[in-house]
This record gives sequence, C-alpha cells and structure tokens, in this order.
Amino acid sequence: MADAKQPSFIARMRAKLNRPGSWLSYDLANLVPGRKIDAEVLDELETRLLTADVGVEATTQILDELRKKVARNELDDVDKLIAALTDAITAILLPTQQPLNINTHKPFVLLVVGVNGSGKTTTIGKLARRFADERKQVMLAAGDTFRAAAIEQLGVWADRAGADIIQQQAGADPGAVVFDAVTAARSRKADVVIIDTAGRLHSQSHLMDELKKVRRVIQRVEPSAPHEVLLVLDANQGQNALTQALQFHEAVGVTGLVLTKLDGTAKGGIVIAIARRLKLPIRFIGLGEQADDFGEFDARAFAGALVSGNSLSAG
Ligand SMILES: Nc1nc2c(ncn2[C@@H]2O[C@H](COP(=O)(O)OP(=O)(O)OP(=O)(O)O)[C@@H](O)[C@H]2O)c(=O)[nH]1
Ligand SMILES: [Mg+2]
Repeated sequence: MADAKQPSFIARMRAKLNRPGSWLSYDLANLVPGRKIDAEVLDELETRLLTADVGVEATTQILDELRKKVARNELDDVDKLIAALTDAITAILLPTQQPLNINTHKPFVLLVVGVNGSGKTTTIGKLARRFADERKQVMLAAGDTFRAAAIEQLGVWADRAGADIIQQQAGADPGAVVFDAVTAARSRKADVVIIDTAGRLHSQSHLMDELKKVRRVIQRVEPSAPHEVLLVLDANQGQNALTQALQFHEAVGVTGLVLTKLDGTAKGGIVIAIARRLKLPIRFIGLGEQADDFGEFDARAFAGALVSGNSLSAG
C-alpha cells in the first residue's frame, strides 16, 4: 500500500528497536573485528538470538543458513554476516507481510482481542486515526464494558480521530453493544467498525466463551463478519505471546496480528518466532503510545532495523 508516512516510520523503527544494550544487534559489529567468522562467532550469535526470544526453531533455521555460508567461505567479513543474517530473518518474516485491506466489505467489521494491557484500545485509536486519514468513515464499538475507564479511553481516541462511537454503561452486555454497533454501522453506511473488547487471559474459559458469543452476535447482524479478528500481542511477553496467540486462535479464529511495545523491549525477536510458528499475517506494529508510533509490518525493513539498527543510516 502506498504510504507517504512509511519512510519516516522505518527511520523511527530503526531508532526505537535498537536501544543500546537491549537488542541482539548490540555490538554485532564488535563481535567480529579482527576475528574470522568462525564457529565461535556463530555460537555467540546463536546465544543472542535465543536471548532475544527468537526461539529455538527460528534460531536453528537461521544458524543452519549461516553455517552453510561459512562452510562455502561466503562470509568472510562482518558486513557479509550482517547481510546474510538480515536475509535469513527476512525469509522467515516475509510470508507474514500481508497488509490489511478493509475495502473488501462495507462496513468492514474488525474485532480486536488480546490479553489485559496488550495495547488493544491504543491500537484501535491508532487504526481509527489511520483509516480516518484515508477518508474512511470510522465507527468504534466500546465492547469492553468491564470498566468505565475503558469506555472513556476509547472515547478520547474516537474524538481525536473524528470517529463515531457506540457505547453503553459499564457493566452492560458486550454482545448488546456489539449488536448495536454493527447495526448502526450498516445503517449509517460506515466504512469500518472496530470493536474493542475487554482484556482476558487465554486461560479464563468463561471469558473466552464471552468472546465467542460476541463473534456470534456480529454474525447474526452481518453473516460475512467479522472480516478480521485482530489479536494484539505485547512483544515484551516473549514466548508467552506465542502461547496466547495459539489459544486465541483456537477460540475465535485469529486472522491477523498486531505486535505492540516493540519500543524498548529486549524480546522483540519474538516477532521472528511468531512468524516462523504461526504463519499468521502480521498486519501492524506498535512502537509507542502515540498515533504515529504505528505502521504496517514490512518484513525486510523490520529485519534490517533489527540487525543493523541505527548504525546504518541508509536503506
Ligand atoms: N511503549 C508503548 N506503550 C504502548 C504501546 N501500545 C500501548 N501502549 C501502552 O500500554 C498500556 C496499555 O494499553 P491499552 O491500549 O490500554 O491496552 P489494552 O489491551 O486495551 O488493555 P485492557 O483494556 O486493560 O485489556 C497503555 O499505557 C498504552 O499507552 C506501544 O506500542 N508502545
Ligand atoms: Mg482496552
């Protein structure tokens, strides 16, 4: 998708993913100087990947690739190692680079799910802003009726984006709110309706059942919907995010992922583990609390930012 903001977003991603000391790329260049790229260097790299939560499967795949290249004498300096590492990571991420297209249905119904505090409501605010900038008519549904503050928080984002909001009192049945919202979105001819839900642990089966019910209510109003079930994952959760994804997927059929809080996490390698394991589209990433700290997932740019960070300005 053409996106004028994308270059500056990539620049910010490079800056934010690579806080000194927090990341696998830290000192990658210093790992090697004066040394050959040998088994010892690769072992150190392997440890870094595992520490950054890249996971055993993806790390093995990446290291196999690099070891083959070393055996063929193709990696004789650090620049080549960095390039080969970036390529190996890109190869794992690329299948998940599938931008969300909301032009397939009107209204496009987007259900947002995830554990407590993963960044669902913030992501909805960022999405509302993004779609509004694309001149879409956006409606938000305050399906998190658990806390009054949650409804207010969504209201603030709706105001900022100039989006409509459908809400009821705290404590209301989320299914009722969602029913109203999808019905209103149809009658007002909104382009997209984004449904917020209360955070829940994948292990809380009654709350997962509530989510299934919300899904059924949506379908009653609009049989083709939801058109996207977006699971929001906090990258700081590391391997736990993988478990959450598997369980939410089983309960409500996730069709896309958002990875949040990639700013300031040492566990951002989880994106690679998730891509390798789940093969679900990664639609967007979050790099902070503001509307601008958000962008479409770009596999090569992400891999480049991860590996080279700020040390390379081009690209
Ligand atoms: N640094 C950073 N903070 C974020 C990001 N996304 C969300 N946050 C912050 O994380 C906190 C929780 O975000 P919410 O959007 O309220 O999370 P939620 O999933 O809606 O939470 P519940 O409704 O309680 O389940 C807030 O303080 C957000 O500002 C991000 O990408 N980076
Ligand atoms: Mg919320």
